[in-house]
Parts: sequence; C-alpha cells; structure tokens
Amino acid sequence: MEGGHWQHLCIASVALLCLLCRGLEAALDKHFVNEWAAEIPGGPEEAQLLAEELGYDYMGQIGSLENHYLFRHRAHPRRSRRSAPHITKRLADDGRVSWAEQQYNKERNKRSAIKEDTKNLFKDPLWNRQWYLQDTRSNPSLPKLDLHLLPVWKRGITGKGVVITVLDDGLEWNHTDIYANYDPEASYDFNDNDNDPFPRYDITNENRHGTRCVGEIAMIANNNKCGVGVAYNAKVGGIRMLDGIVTDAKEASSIGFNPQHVHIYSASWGPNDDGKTVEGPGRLAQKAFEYGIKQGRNGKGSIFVWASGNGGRQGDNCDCDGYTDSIYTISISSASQQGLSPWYAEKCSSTLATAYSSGDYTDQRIISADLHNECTETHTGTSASAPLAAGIFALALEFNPDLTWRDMQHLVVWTSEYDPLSNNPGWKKNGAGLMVNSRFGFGLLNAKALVDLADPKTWKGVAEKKECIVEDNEFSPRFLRSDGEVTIQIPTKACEGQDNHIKSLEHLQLEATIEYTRRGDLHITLTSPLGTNTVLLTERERDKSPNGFKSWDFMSVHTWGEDPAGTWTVKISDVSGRKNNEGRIVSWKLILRGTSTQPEHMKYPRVYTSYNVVQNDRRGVEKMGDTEKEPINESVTTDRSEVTENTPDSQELDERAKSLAIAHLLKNAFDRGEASFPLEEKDIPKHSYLYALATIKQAEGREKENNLYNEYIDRFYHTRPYKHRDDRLLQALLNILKKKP
Ligand SMILES: *[C@@H]1O[C@H](CO)[C@@H](O)[C@H](O)[C@H]1NC(C)=O
Ligand SMILES: *[C@@H]1O[C@H](CO)[C@@H](O)[C@H](O)[C@H]1NC(C)=O
Ligand SMILES: [Ca+2]
Ligand SMILES: [Ca+2]
Ligand SMILES: [Ca+2]
Ligand SMILES: [Ca+2]
Repeated sequence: MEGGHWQHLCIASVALLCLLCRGLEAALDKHFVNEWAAEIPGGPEEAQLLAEELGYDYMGQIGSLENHYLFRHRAHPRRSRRSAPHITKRLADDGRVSWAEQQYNKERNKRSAIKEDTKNLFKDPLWNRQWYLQDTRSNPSLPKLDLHLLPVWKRGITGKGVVITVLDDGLEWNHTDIYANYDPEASYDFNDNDNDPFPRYDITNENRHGTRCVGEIAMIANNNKCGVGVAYNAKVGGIRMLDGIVTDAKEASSIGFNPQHVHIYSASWGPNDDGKTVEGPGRLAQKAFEYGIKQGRNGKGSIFVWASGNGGRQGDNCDCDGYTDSIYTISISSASQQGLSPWYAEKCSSTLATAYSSGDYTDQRIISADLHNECTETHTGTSASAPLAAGIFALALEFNPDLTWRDMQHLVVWTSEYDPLSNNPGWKKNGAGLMVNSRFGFGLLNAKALVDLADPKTWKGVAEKKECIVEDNEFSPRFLRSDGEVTIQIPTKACEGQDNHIKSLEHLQLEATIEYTRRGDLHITLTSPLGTNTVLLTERERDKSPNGFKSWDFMSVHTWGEDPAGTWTVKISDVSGRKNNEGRIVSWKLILRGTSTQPEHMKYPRVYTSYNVVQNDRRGVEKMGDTEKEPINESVTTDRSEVTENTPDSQELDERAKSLAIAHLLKNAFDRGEASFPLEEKDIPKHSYLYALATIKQAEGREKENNLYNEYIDRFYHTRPYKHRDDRLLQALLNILKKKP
C-alpha cells in the first residue's frame, strides 16, 4: 500500500519536473537574431526606403511572400537571449508597415513550433480544438484555417463594451462559460413574455441551439471551461422567440429589442429551407429592421447578422429568403475545414461573406457551450457561422464604436478573403476589382484585416446612402414559356445630375412581379454595364408553386463598388423542358443604392494577397522553403481514420442494411416526435450509416432514396416550421454513431 502511494507521488513529481524543465527548455531555446520580418503593402521600393531610414540592411523579399521583407538591424547584436520589443514597436508603428516581428532561431523544434505557441494561450480544455480561431496547422503547406483572431486579441480587443444578442430558442444564461458575460438587458422571452430567456428543457434537447450560438461569441476565456468565444469579453443576451409559434409581431419585437442598448443581433434561422418556400419579413419585421437601421445605436444603425440557410441538399437557394436577401442583414455563409462549400450551403447573390463551420462527416465542427452546463464540439451548419461573424463585428465595434451599419458592410466587403476559398468554382472579379462568389460572397472573414481597416484614426466612414430607382413606364408584360427567354435592356445614367446620383454601388435590387405556372423553373441573370454577370435566381427542383413572385426584391451585392451608369441586362429564362410551363413578366424596377462619391478606402484597387502562407502574428513568417512533407496526415481529425478504416467496398455491403441505415438516419434527422424506430438498431452496421450519409449527399441520380428523402423533408417541415439552421443530418448521424458500441 505504502509503496503504491509512494510510487504515485514519485510519478507526480517526475511529471512536474518534466513540465518545469520543458518550460525552461522552451525559454532557453529561443535565440533572437538581429532580423526582422515586416509586411509592407507598399512594395519593395518602400521597404528599401524604410530599411534605410530605420537603420536596417534590406535583405529582400521573404521567399515568395508578396510584400513580406526581411530586414537586418545594423546596431543590434547578431544573437540575443532577449527580444527587442522597442525595435519591433518602432517598426510596427510605422504607417507603412502592417505587421512586423523579430526573428528567432527555431531550428530545434521546427515541427512543433507552430503548435506550441498557441497551445497554452488559454487553459480552457477545448481551446486547442478551436481550429477556426487559430492556426493549428502542423505544417505550413497545409491550408490555413483561421479567421485571424489572435492578432486582434493581442491588441487587447476582445469585445469589451459591445452588446450582442442572439435571437433563437433561448439561452442557458447560468452556464458557467457564459454567465460572467450575460446581459439581462439584452435578453427577453417573447415565447412566454417574460424577462427570462432560459430555454425549455426536453428529452431531445431541441432548444440547445440558442445557447450554442451564444457560446461561440462569448464563452469566457481562461476559466477552464469549454472553449473561448470570438469576443470573449463582450456582453451577450438571448432573445427566446423560436420555441413556439413565430409570428410577424414576435419577429419584429425580437429584431427591434432594446436597440439603444444592443449593438449586434445574430440570427441563425429563417424561412423553411425546404427548397420550395419564398418568404421574407412581414410588414412588422420589415419595419423593425428599418427602425433598427435608422434609429438603433443612436442612429448609427443596428448590426444584423444572418445565417444564409441550410437548404443546399433540398436544392434551396437563399434568393428566395427575404431575411438574408435584405440589404439590412449581413448574410453569412459557411466553408468547411477543407475550404470547401459544404453540402448544406445555399447559393445566392446577397451573401456578403463566409465563416467556417461543419462540412463532411470527417471535417471538424464548431466548439461551443451546450445545454446543461456542458460543452459541444459538434455545432454545425450556417447556424454556426453567423455567430462567429457577429463576434468579429463586436471586435470591430469595440475598436471603433462609430461605425455605421453600412461601414460594417464595406469593411466586410473590402477585407474578406478569396484566397482560402479559391479552390471552389464560381469566383469572378467584378467591375470594381472585387472577387465575389454566390457561395461565399466576398470570401472568408479576416478578423485582423477587418479590425485594422476599422481603425478610428484612419477609417473615414462612408458617405450618405443614395437611392436611384430605374423604371420603364412603357413596359408592357412579356410572355415567357418553357425553353424561352425574356431579355430586358435597362439603360441608365444612375440619376446623374441629381442629388441621388450613384457613382459607387452598394446593394442593388431588381424588384419584379412574375407570374409563372412553375416557379422553381425560373432562372434570372443580371449583367452590369461593366460586364459583371450575376445570377439573381436559380432553379429549385422542389418548388412547383404556381404563385410566382409578387414585387419580390432580388438583391445582389456582386456589383459592389461598380459605377452603375450604362446599360443593364436582365434575362429571365426557363430551360426545364417542361412544355406546359408559361407565364409573364408583369413589372420590374431596378433599385440602385450606393454613394455619389467613391468611398475613401476604395480609391485604390483592392490588392489580394495569399492568405495561406501568412501565419498568425504570434509566430512570424515561415519561409516558403520550410514546407517539409509530413509523414502522416496530421491535419486530419481522429474521425477520418475511422471512416477510411470502415469505408467498405460497396459490393460487400448488404443492400438491406444500406436502405435501413438511410431510413433510420432520415428518421432521426427529421422526426421531432418521440416515436421510436421499429427496426433493431444493432442490425445496422456503422459503416452503413456512413454510406447512408454519403448517399443522401450525392443522391441526385438515385430516384428511390431521393423520394424517401423528399418524403421526410416534406413531413418535417409540414409538422411544424423548422427555422434553425444547423445540419440536422450530420448531427443525427453523430448521435446514432455515438450510441453504437
Ligand atoms: C441553471 O439553472 C437551472 C434551472 O434553474 C438549474 O437546473 C441548473 O442547475 C443551473 N445551472 C448551474 C450551472 O447553476
Ligand atoms: C494523406 O491523405 C491523402 C488522402 O487521404 C492520401 O492520398 C495521402 O497519401 C496521405 N499522405 C500521407 C503522407 O499519408
Ligand atoms: Ca421565460
Ligand atoms: Ca471557457
Ligand atoms: Ca433557404
Ligand atoms: Ca443580407
């Protein structure tokens, strides 16, 4: 007995010693050199000039990193145990330098160096797994997965003084990773009409969504609980409004809740993503948006952040969702860990930008707080992306509280990154030189770039918004039928000579009334005078409605920054081949919005730099030659090996197990009732579930499964509208697999 006790103690002290010596080793390891790396957007000439001025030798560009240069300090010792922060500061503070760091010798632990630095930044147990907040790459040649938050936090910007509320199914505000940031004044319960948004518990934990969304924004840092929120010192509230009948009035009350106190509203819900709904805010909700924009934040405008929708598999697109389509909402889409558009994502021209979320089964998901004071590593869907964006906007507002709602949108447009998502189809460069894609808007949010641009010392603020409406009083309705096309030419001077002359576009809307026998077969494109071709509406296979569109605003941000003067071309077509389709374009108008002068920050074209090779400021810039091949696929999550092991030869699979797995998975995903599945679960092997998910994802050609899928979708949305935007199929799969031995 005593021996055992002694042994434990011994092991403990050896472990402690090891920890200590590892710490020492790390400190001793660092040999600073007299070299500084600096990012200088002005280019090599400017870099050379700067080096001369500040007493460095100019050593040239770093590898193939554009605008990154190496300087060698003339007076500083060649090697030193201590860093020289004053020299770094002098360099970093220069207006021409956007980033600088002293170099140090890291030969001893090249491979682990990247991980070491962020690993112990916070002691929260899930911090190391928050792959989207930090650079967890084991090798710089892997794709960079990072919203660039560390440099912002390092400046001390963490959301202080900013108030965010999440409109959802409630908030478990006494959660120990949320409570210290909880703000009752940003909270209300419109389902029960009381001040307490605490969620209703049930056995399926259906109302966990709101708490998960809040956690992403404001989990407490360094409290040994769950993870770290994007704006971990912001104040957060919850508006409980999704757990019950959602009326226009409830939505309006939520959208307009305490707008002089709340700065940012985050909503991860919307009309059914069933692929056949066309729905926008009702009269009251619309007025609430307008009120928030005009009066909120003392007239600077409430910031509304919206999840773009999860109907991808149902063939849905966000053109038909008036909440994301609204000019007042910053609509956020998702990208997976692999930098790809996830299967649930919807496409449309109103999406402004993208944040990470879940993707394939093998991709990591999003960390957050969960019901019952727990943590989750499995938050999914565009639901998980919008709160990350809301957190980033909170950081910008802390730095510059004077930003208007339109400033915020401009910042997003100008700083979101194309490069990390460039492997997806659909990118185009608009007439103002901006890269844009209907899956991602202007690209992946970059917190550092956005906050830097928001600097109150340099950000001028965009001029007053102007609106110019282009109509054709002579227009008489035009007929359209299957295999036909209606082309409308719209010449405009963009209200030149008037006070509302628009020189630089922001949002554009085509308001149209269209009658058609089958709405889902309509396709609309718009071409700008500068040649930008935007799809305003894509076909939706499931939308058989004969109701057409009544004064629907098709909104696009794709021509942002363009001069709208010239001839616009609208094309409305139907290529379905369904002979009975017919209808007419009844009326339309083109609404141009923007400014009479070009905003200051757009005077010079946007320069796109490589995102992947620039690491977080904590670590300095790795040389490009430094990309030794990893012997193992370390980026891959633990889940992946499971899959590769178990992905069976399809011939080996028992057909019956496959279809049972599909049925079981669908039932779990889409049934909110408690009825249990009659089949024995143990009959279905785990790999059949993986097969089932893969089948549902790719099943375009497989009529049988498609019918089953459609059946579940219909039943699901008919029972009770489902407004949450998490990925239910993936979550159902995970639940099933978790239960299996
Ligand atoms: C939060 O409140 C609920 C309901 O009152 C309670 O059951 C739970 O234990 C509380 N959680 C914590 C962490 O105090
Ligand atoms: C990494 O994974 C990919 C895809 O699974 C595979 O093709 C490749 O061979 C792996 N690389 C190594 C070094 O194992
Ligand atoms: Ca309540
Ligand atoms: Ca925490
Ligand atoms: Ca949708
Ligand atoms: Ca929007």
